[in-house]
Amino acid sequence: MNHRRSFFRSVLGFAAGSAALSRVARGQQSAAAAQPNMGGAVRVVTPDIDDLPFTMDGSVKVFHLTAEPVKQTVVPGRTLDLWGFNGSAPGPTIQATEGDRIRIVFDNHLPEPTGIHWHGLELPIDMDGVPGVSQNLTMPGGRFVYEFDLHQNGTFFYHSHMAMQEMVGMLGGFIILPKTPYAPRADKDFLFALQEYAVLPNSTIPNSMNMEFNWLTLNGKAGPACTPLIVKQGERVRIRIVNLGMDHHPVHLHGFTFWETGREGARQPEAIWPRGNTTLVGVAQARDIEFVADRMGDWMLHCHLPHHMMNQMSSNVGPMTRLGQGMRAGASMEEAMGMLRDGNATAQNKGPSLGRGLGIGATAEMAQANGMQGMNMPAMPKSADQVPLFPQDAYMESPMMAMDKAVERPETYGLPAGWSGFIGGMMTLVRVMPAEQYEKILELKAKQRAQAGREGRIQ
Ligand SMILES: [Cu+2]
Repeated sequence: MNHRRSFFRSVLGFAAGSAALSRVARGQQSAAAAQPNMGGAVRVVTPDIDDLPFTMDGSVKVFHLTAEPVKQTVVPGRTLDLWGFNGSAPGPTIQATEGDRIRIVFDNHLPEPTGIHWHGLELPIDMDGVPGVSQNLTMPGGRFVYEFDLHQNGTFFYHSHMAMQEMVGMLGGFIILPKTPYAPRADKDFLFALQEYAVLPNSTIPNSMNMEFNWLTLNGKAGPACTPLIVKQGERVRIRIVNLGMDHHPVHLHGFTFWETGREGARQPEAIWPRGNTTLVGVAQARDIEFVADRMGDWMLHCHLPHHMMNQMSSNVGPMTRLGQGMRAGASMEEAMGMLRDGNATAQNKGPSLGRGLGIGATAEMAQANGMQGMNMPAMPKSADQVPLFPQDAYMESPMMAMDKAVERPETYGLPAGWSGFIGGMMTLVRVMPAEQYEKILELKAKQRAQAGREGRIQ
């Protein structure tokens, strides 16, 4: 799968790289000029996720989509075993234009049957991708060819129509650009897919039955590993957000009052665009927001649920959080899920209680500080464990927990030292900058691509 992904990346990377370089050379601002077949609209960028490439068969755009187990690195050092498409979860973004006929050759490389649903598309019933109802299951090793016309435009997505498969990553963006660009035109157009996983300590596999989540991702990355959005001062920015998880996410933008211009299924008439700074992206929904980035700064864009701004949350209980011990072999699923039937959650023989308040036993959780035991912080008082709730943000989010170097890339150029210690979960930055800094970052990106090309490794 990695081989295939790097092949796609090299094809795409080369094309995108040379287009970007020539745009810079010509001083052009619009990506549309370098992207044929996109109806003149600015191509949508999905930070940290590739586009799905296509070839033409006559007038049909042909995509190849493969469901498969993937290794998704959510932050440096934490790689989850998920199910996704073509090497990532979420899968690569499909982009096409209103009026296109598309063919998606779908291969199932998962160990269980599946079927792919095109969420929100108006298409013939036998293309709707509901196994057992509108089509046969696509078995492991099997293939199904979807083909249909696109007469809508807007923000859509594709996903497995098997509920538990959705919960381990099987989602991807599906953008249908309008024949005529929306007015007013956007200079930048971004897409984020919201996903959530419950991964118990010492595991890399999400527990799809859990109801509380400790990895919250934007395009498969948790903050601070999400690539910031780079915007030139004065540009009009569109951000599209899709959600396929168990929770609704109130997504908040700092510094700007946006218009909500679209939702799943369609762009909305301008007369009813609500203004605001927070939009609730419900499960199975999409929201498009637009604003004019007229104020410089590194502005936060994030889900505002407090636990969704954190990484790897779990209660500090049970043997798994203590060095040298782990979950005992043969422990029951209930214990693994933190649903205790007897005793208390901090007893030595219990697994971690990931779900605070989950199950009857959780009420017996012992009063204690939330400190990470064994962590030696220079400034931490010796009596930390005796102070109720200490430390909450004091040490979980701080420059001491920063990983600036590990998440460094051209788009983080110029951020203040320690910035990464204050960003987790579904959090990223919209960086509105003067033209010189913007050009500098493009230059760094071109250098990075050239370096990767020389080393036979494409970013
Ligand atoms: Cu959230």
